[in-house]
Amino acid sequence: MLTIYSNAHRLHHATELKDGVLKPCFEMPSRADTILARVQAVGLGEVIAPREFGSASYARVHSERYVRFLEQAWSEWQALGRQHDALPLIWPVRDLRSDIEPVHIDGKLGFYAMDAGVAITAGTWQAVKTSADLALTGMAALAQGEYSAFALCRPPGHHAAAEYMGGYCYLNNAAIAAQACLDGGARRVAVLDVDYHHGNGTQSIFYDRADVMFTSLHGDPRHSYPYFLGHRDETGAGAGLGFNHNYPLPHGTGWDGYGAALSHACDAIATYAPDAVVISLGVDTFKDDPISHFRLESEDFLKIGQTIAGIGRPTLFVMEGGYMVDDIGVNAVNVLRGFEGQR
Ligand code: SP5
Ligand code: ZN
Repeated sequence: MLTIYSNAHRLHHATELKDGVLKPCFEMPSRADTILARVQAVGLGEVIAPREFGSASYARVHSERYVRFLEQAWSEWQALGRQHDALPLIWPVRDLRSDIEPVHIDGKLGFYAMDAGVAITAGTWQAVKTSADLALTGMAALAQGEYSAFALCRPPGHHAAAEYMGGYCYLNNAAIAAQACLDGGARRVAVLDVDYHHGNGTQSIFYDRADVMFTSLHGDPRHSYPYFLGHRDETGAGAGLGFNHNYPLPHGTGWDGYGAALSHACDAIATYAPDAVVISLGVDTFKDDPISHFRLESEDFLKIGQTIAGIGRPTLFVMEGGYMVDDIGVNAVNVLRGFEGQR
């Protein structure tokens, strides 16, 4: 399987609010380095650099003003003499107005963020746009006839919606790639999100559309981040009604419960008959993940890949979460090897 990778991810290493204290993000550069090392160790296939696509491709699913904000936030922050990571400190909840974009960077950060897990640093934009380019390059490879590809994205993307960042995510790499597939002439794309956390951004972007079916398996949002989306009754709106499927699963879910839900989800995706499938590949479902609550073993990730292969469609894997760095390479690549038939 083709892997698309860039060192640019290392330009982004930030802090987040953890248990009330600012600490280095769980989402750290060694994650991608470890996955790349495993891709090379098992001889998964060729590793190529991304092409540059540019903001117009990102603005197919994000608003132009949001993309501009991401591009300029660090320089606006720095212009005030600030040197630490740019973080939001106010959010427009319910009855506060969210229709007028603030001018001040502190207002803008709150306006465009859903949480305090999305610090912006000097290198963040370069890493973020390159991450989206990895997914777009992977989708371009599919368009040129590859049956599968792995975009080794970092930072991840699935919590980012049309106009907000959150949960370590800035641009929604999987959604950008899915949209590019449609823009290239496909009629239907399925996005399957197997990260521990609900893919609220991807759901939000495609919620009222029938040309992208979104399916997510995740920790029940009553107990797990992102808390405010990902319930079973969210089934789509308007033309998109019936094209959004959530599988919230309880704490402690192991392969029995997970595998059953995944098979059900993959059967529904096969029935939808998409031209391509985009997998939001998180491996924070692992038993030893430091921030999640499922109990998958490393071998179970092979079974995830095998089950996804059963859909029988060209597939782009887009890296999302997974925070047990020691095992992230084995677990992520196990999904890819399982897909390829355990070669
Ligand atoms: C892409 C992705 O997986 N994003 C996940 C974002 C989760 N952010 C909230 C994490 C809160 C975890 N708190 C655990 C504290 C352990 N001491
Ligand atoms: Zn996650």
